[in-house]
Amino acid sequence: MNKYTMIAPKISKMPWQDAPEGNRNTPLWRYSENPIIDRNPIPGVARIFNSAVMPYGDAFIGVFRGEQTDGIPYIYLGRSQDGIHWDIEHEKIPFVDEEGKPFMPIYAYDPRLVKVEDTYYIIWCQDFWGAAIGMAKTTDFKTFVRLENPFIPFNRNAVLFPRKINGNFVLLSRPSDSGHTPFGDIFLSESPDLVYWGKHRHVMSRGREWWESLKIGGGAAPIETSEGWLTFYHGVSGTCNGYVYSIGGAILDINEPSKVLYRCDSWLLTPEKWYEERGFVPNVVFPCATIHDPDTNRIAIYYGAADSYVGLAFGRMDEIIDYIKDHSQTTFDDTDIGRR
Ligand code: BMA
Repeated sequence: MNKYTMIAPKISKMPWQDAPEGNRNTPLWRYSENPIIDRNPIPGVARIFNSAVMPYGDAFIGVFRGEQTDGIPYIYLGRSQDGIHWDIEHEKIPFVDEEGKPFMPIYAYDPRLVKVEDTYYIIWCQDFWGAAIGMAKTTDFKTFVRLENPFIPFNRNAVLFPRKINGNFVLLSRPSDSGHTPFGDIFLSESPDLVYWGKHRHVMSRGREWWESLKIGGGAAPIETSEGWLTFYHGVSGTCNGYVYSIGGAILDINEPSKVLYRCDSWLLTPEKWYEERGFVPNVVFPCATIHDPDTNRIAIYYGAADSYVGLAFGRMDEIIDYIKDHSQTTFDDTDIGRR
């Protein structure tokens, strides 16, 4: 019997592996065959990481951050039968404008992929005279039409909620600056049409426990549950030897998601394995997507590891929610509506 309810489409072939024996200290565990995408996965691309996947038909589809051999990131499409082994297309996603003319970003990274109603949206970071959020839509994964950039620079780590709330699209984002930002909090904005954005609200700030004291940013699209929106995000600690990126968890109010109901004071996953601690940027676990099944309440989290690989972690929703509740510490800044 599931303790809590997940509201999401059923998954016929949920990627899954049972938890290993022994103390894990958190409700998540890693896939034993990680990383699921190794270096040099396709010609001209040295590393794939920070990527988002979702169910599509009776299989899976994804948008992948591919770091080309000249160091410039782009987004590539990939498909999988089992959610674990991925065929990545060798050409970049060919974005077009509303007239169908090629309209490629100068660079594109950290894509998220979210279905709202009958349309799939890709949201990423790109240049707009500074780091900013790019967005495109597709219904068939053949034609990818770019939308107006939702915000002026500087902003990153944007992700849509998987349904409209009170009639509007809702987007989490993290305003900051253009570089390797040493600060940043999560905000939320609404739009009736994905063109005009407003009703901006503060969701939560960095600076609580040490593991997330430098900056935080949205990760996977929030999961609708009976307890609220279950949200996996990244939190960053500044050490004497550089940044450390961990995965955190929070639960947001279902109708007013700028209100944080529960926020876990401990990380859910932090770099521990060789593919997380060693790579192009060491000590990074960076969540961008989940696949989650409402029948079994199983959740698979896809995360970038050390800016070099894709990793997969598993957890049971009930255990994750209980862990977040048991370790929850919120401040007024978290729980209020976020308007000043
Ligand atoms: C952030 C983003 C991520 C990256 C992380 C660690 O600023 O650029 O893409 O994974 O840094 O390098």
